[in-house]
Amino acid sequence: MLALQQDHSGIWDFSKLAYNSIMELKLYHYVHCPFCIRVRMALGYLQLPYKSIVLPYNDEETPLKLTGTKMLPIIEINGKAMNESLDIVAKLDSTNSLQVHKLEQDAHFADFNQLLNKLGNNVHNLAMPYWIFTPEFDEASRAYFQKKKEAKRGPFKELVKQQDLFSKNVLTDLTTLTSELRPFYRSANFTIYDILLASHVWGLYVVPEFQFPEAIHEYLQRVKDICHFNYHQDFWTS
Ligand SMILES: N[C@@H](CCC(=O)N[C@@H](CS)C(=O)NCC(=O)O)C(=O)O
Repeated sequence: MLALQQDHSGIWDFSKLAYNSIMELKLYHYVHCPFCIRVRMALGYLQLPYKSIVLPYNDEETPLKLTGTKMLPIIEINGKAMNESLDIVAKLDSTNSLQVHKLEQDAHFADFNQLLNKLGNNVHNLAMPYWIFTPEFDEASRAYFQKKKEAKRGPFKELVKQQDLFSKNVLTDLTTLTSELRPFYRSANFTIYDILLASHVWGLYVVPEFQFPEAIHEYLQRVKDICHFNYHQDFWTS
């Protein structure tokens, strides 16, 4: 399977571009990956045009060559590669409008991260058996992904049988979160927390049996609009 490539450059309001838009940006990512979605949302929010490269999940060579680790997202900024989603967002955000550096000092961040991990675990258990049948995967990358993930989580067939439990867990956390929306996460304004949260649950839209509570769906759509985010954009490269 070839990597999908697309230029995300034609949809922007260029009057709003920050000065660092003269950087040449190349993002290597997986469509389903929440950490990759973080960076895509940040790029959209910051209105930075970039070349998007969706790597097949079984491509070990490209990420190893770029950063020495088989882990995405990777961004190349003027030919220099870096990984770690939060470091990437901080680097891209030249005006510090998302205040990524403040996260570590925020007393609430550790608790939030714990919630995100718990939520992420249930989201992954629910969504992985479906992600592999989206156009991001072909037979070889699907088999690679499934083998790797089943080693940790058990057979996807068994995960699907426990759907009700995982959904219940996700819904419990999302219901708690609903009371934190003002209308963004604990804030009247959009912040980095919204990117962290929305990117972690976005992949659930691929699970037909799961339905977001209305308030969360509306929240996710608000984040989508602010970040010019289109989950499936890279699948249809013409
Ligand atoms: N801490 C990293 C985590 C990135 C990460 O876990 N990426 C996963 C995809 S969701 C990955 O590349 N996994 C490669 C593999 O397991 O083969 C970040 O924030 O960027």
